[in-house]
Amino acid sequence: MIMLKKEDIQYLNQPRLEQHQVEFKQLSEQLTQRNIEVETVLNKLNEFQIAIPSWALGAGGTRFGRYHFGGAPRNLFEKIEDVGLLHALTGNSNAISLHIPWDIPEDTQAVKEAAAAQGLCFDAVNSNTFQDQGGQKHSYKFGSLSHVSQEVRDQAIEHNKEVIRIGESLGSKSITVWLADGSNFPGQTNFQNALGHTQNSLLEITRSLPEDWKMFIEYKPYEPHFYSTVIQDWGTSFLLANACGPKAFTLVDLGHHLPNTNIEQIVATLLMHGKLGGFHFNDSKYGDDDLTVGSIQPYKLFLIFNELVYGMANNKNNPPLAWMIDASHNTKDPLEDLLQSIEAILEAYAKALLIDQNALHQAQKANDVVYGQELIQNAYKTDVRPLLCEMRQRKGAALQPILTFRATKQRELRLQNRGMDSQASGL
Ligand SMILES: [Mn+2]
Repeated sequence: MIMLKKEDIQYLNQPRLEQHQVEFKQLSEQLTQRNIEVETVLNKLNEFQIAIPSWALGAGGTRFGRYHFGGAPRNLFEKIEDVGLLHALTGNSNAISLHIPWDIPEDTQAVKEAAAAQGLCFDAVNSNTFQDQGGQKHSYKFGSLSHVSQEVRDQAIEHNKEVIRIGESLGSKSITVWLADGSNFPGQTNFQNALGHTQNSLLEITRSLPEDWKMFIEYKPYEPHFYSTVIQDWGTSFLLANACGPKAFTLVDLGHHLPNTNIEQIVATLLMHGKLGGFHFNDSKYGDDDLTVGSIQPYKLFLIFNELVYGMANNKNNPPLAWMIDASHNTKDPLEDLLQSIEAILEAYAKALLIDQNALHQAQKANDVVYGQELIQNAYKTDVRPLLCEMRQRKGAALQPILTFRATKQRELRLQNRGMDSQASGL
């Protein structure tokens, strides 16, 4: 097993340590003057854990092709090894989210032990009724949970139940359902029937959830279908989650919105109603681009975190959220890409934590539009990177994760062990 030693991380932190201490001291003094409790912010950043999906560790692709980078994880154990590396470098990714059937564990005990050895646990399990699997009786070509035929729906329901059983054996506590069901042409489906079937199918799945489990219902406006999607938006997901009862929640994937959608407002509404279950992070320019988090619209991400910070503090009826990166990597090393995403998420969160909520509330009450914007943007313009470095330094993670990844030759090690042509299961 490839494991990065704590001593190696410390050794590589050493030359950068003095400069970091100067920068952290400067920022701490500045924040203290602004009445911000630095230790409180550091604790919140430290606690923030982001799950890595098992399908994000290999080369991504487009419908036109895929470029392999070598050293991709060949099995679940190697995927755990890669998530373990991200966690060792950052201290902020202690969970792996499995996709069934791409990652069915053969030896549950061995898989659990491998994860525990890297300090990892199992986040939400993900079902897949958007592809046909070998030996499957009915095709999902015309839908799964929404299909016109009860037999097809039953098969899809049974798959979801199976995913829950697998998740249970690993210690997961939630299932994410993303439904690709939809239509390509007007006249192809009856919208009301499709939604009704979907609701009944989801209800049936909810009934098999263990007591302490949650179900997350993801939505997406288009793709793979281009005329209609059964669960097209947050409203439809919210409606279904309400119909399914207290264990069902809406999941927001940042890329699953039409351009310019005000996602932060969606987040606020869902939190207010106690129905926001989790988040899939990525970034995009045009659609579901699955780009590195924060690479295109970091300000938008920050505004979303502003609503999350307010919402998590003020809506105790909403349970703790599940955080996951859901991105693809077509031209970057996936592990470096994920390190950039983790950093961007924490940066946005840290900046949102710096917003003076009391002052903002006063500005809003006084209709002081200018001051409200100033408060938000002052927080956004603060360089919070010394805070992230300090948090990592304290827990023995890397001051500079990507530099450490490169200096310790992690990709080269994987190339040697796994070969140039290795491929990861997934899309
Ligand atoms: Mn997603």
